[in-house]
Amino acid sequence: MDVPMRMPDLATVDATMTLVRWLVEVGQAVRRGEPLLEVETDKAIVVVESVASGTLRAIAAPAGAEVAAGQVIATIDAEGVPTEAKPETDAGTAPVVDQSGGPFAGAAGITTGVAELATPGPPTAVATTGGGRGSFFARNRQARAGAQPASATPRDASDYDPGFLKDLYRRMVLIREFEEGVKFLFLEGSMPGTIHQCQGQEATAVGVCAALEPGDCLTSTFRGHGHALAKGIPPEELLFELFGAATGCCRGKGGSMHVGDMARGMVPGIAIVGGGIPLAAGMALAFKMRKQRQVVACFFGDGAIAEGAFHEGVNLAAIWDLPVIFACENNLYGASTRVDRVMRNDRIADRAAAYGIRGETVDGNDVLAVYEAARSAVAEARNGQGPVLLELLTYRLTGHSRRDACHYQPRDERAQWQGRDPIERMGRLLLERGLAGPDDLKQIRSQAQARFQAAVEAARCQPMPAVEDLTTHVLA
Ligand SMILES: Cc1ncc(C[n+]2csc(CCOP(=O)(O)OP(=O)(O)O)c2C)c(N)n1
Ligand SMILES: [Mg+2]
Repeated sequence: MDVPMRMPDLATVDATMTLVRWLVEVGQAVRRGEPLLEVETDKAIVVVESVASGTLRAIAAPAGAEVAAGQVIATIDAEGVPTEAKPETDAGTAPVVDQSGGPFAGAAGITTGVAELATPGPPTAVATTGGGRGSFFARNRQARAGAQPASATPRDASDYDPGFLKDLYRRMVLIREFEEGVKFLFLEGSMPGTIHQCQGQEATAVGVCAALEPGDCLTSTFRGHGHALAKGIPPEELLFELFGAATGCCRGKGGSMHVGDMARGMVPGIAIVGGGIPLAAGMALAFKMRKQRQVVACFFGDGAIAEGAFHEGVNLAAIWDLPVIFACENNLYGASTRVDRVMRNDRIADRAAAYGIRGETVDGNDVLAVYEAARSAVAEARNGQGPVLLELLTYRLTGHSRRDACHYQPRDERAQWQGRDPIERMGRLLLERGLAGPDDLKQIRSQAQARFQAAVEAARCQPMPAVEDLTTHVLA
């Protein structure tokens, strides 16, 4: 079967792009997701990946040609699928490139969880920075005395319900498969708008949300698909939203950058960097004033820490002991800018000291470490002990947005983080503890894929918002 390969819409302003070179020759095998060609847009030279596995049958646009979005540039014979088996990426079979190296390796103070099976022994104790709670106010000192985070308690995988552990894995796989599916919908030209994806960062969303109660809330960013799925928004409603359909979780008015659902406790994503931080403080203030024991998890990236909103929101939450978990997903880059170019502290968690709150740096690719750190922070926040700043070290295994080829990520750095893939790590834990077999993991993955594919079929025939709805649900 011949599959047309269309040019994805990669240009920012000028709709035409120049095809730089083909990376695969006619007659050669190519796999879905493998680099197929390079194209120059008005912003950068971008690698375009193949939408199908098979043999490259024909090239319709040669190197040097101007190409437009949607134009057929090649044909792939999907029946000529290469015979050698695709390297299995399921847990247990994936090569571990590095479990301990990388930019933050060996540095003291990173919380890891039980998923680090390679290093048996008691799990690393939680490192708390920030000069301790209540350094500045005696009343806080008293209230906070003895507030030891629960994650300091050594925990083993046997301390958890096996169903819970599998569920963490299942949720992360759902996010990964959703994101990979959306990526190809975009490459095929069927996804409108722009996308910011979170492949590689699944453990931060799942670990934090697993520590929340259903009535708790979260604020998110432009990179919110994972947060939404982790908070319980069904993938169907999320996908419909990405298609702009009236049945989407924001009735088609939000799109990828603003996904959410207040009924499920997720404030629609805020695309202004740092914009969710004061909002989270405000929501937490409302909870406190109403004496509701709800907490707010506030997700933001490393790019937000130099924003005024970070200082204002965190400081306010600190002085009023508001129930907020500030969950900074430090993926090392704000777009293409490395975090150490915009910060002189070693750790984002160190900034907690400036506000007199507890800060903690956590291995954000270890879902159990994230869960434990979040569980402690949630307990403290719910008990009136104020906010905690969690720095979750993670890595984005995809472009900043759909047009980004990630040239700024050094190859070895990327490879190291690929070796710390949160899903593969959790899969290994399940296998080694005998909680799942390879077939179970494959089934979890294929179930997620099937659910996504069914959602795509449904999404294609969802109703679009009516013109009369343009001004409904508008608050200001
Ligand atoms: C106040 C503001 N400045 C700039 C931008 C443009 N912008 C969008 S995303 C982004 C980088 C954000 O990086 P980070 O906070 O680390 O989040 P990540 O993309 O890594 O998830 C920038 C600069 C914006 N949306 N808002
Ligand atoms: Mg970042």
